[in-house]
Amino acid sequence: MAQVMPELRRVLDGDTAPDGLTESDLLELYRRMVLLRTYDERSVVFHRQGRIGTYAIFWNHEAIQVGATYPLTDDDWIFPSYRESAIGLVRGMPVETVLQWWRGQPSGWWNPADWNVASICVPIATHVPHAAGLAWGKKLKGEDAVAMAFFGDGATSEGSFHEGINFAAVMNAPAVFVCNNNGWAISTPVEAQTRAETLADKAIGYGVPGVRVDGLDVLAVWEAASEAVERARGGGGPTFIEAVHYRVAPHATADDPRAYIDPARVEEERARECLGRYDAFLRRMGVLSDVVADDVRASAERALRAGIAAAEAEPPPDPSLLFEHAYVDPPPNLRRG
Ligand SMILES: Cc1ncc(C[n+]2csc(CCOP(=O)(O)OP(=O)(O)O)c2C)c(N)n1
Ligand SMILES: [Mg+2]
Repeated sequence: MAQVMPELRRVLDGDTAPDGLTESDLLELYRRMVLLRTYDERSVVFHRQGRIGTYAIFWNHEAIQVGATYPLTDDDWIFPSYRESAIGLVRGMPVETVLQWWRGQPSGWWNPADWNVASICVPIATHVPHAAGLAWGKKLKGEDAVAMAFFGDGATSEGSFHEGINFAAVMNAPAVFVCNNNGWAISTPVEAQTRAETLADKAIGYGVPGVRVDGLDVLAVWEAASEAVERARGGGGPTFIEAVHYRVAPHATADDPRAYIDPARVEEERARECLGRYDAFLRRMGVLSDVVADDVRASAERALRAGIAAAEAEPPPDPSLLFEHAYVDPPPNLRRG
């Protein structure tokens, strides 16, 4: 019978990188984490300045997003939720494309086939069956692409989660399900969400392996994802990865967590944030210096400055676009003279 190990897998506490990662891989993981961190921090500022709309903060989720996607090739598909809105950046998607999504500009809706990154999914878990279906379709076509879906702890209570993972398991589809367990679904704690001891335990019911990793350990996430991707590509079927951490920022810019979160716990968790931990590991290994770190940070900041400038240089869209694909026969109140 399938079993889930309740302990979290960790790598960063030790002094060796996993086999299969060169020094340049380790630095590339760092560069991607810094790019996402900078995107996120600048986005909160852009929101306060009224330059983007409501924004779902992903501060301290970078290790999950970067570690999980690193084993993918560009032919593999990523299915993000709103929490992974900027995940296309790891594939080279322009910063302004993602910023335009949060500005409500049509150019923010990229063509998924251009990047093999599906549209950002806001309804909870509805993209899980999409990922399962795409993975199954790739298998039927004899292509070896894998689909990776990201969703939260709260999503595992949704029917779509059940349907998607069950379908992928039954069809032996090459899918990887990455659950970002940040402990909260807005103001609902994970304890109020399920009686399962761990979210990975749910995998047992679908007959797929469930793996628990420290979600703040980019190398542990990478390791678990590499195994899952290899398994999927080799015909072994889907894997469920539960990346465990704690949400240390508001759910989104419209949320005030002081109403429901213990601020002392948040402070404690913030002190263990994932980029600082990885930075310290790389320095211990002699892979990262101040010069390289400053250069990586400066280049991410330049990318964000250029991204917001490019987004703001775009003319506002024609408001009629809102209705263009909504009705075959527009109702009389929308028809002009
Ligand atoms: C089907 C559906 N129901 C409710 C919502 C409202 N909603 C937006 S975010 C959210 C919480 C989801 O929490 P979780 O899955 O843990 O993801 P997280 O936001 O923590 O990354 C809810 C209920 C929604 N977007 N879609
Ligand atoms: Mg959550």
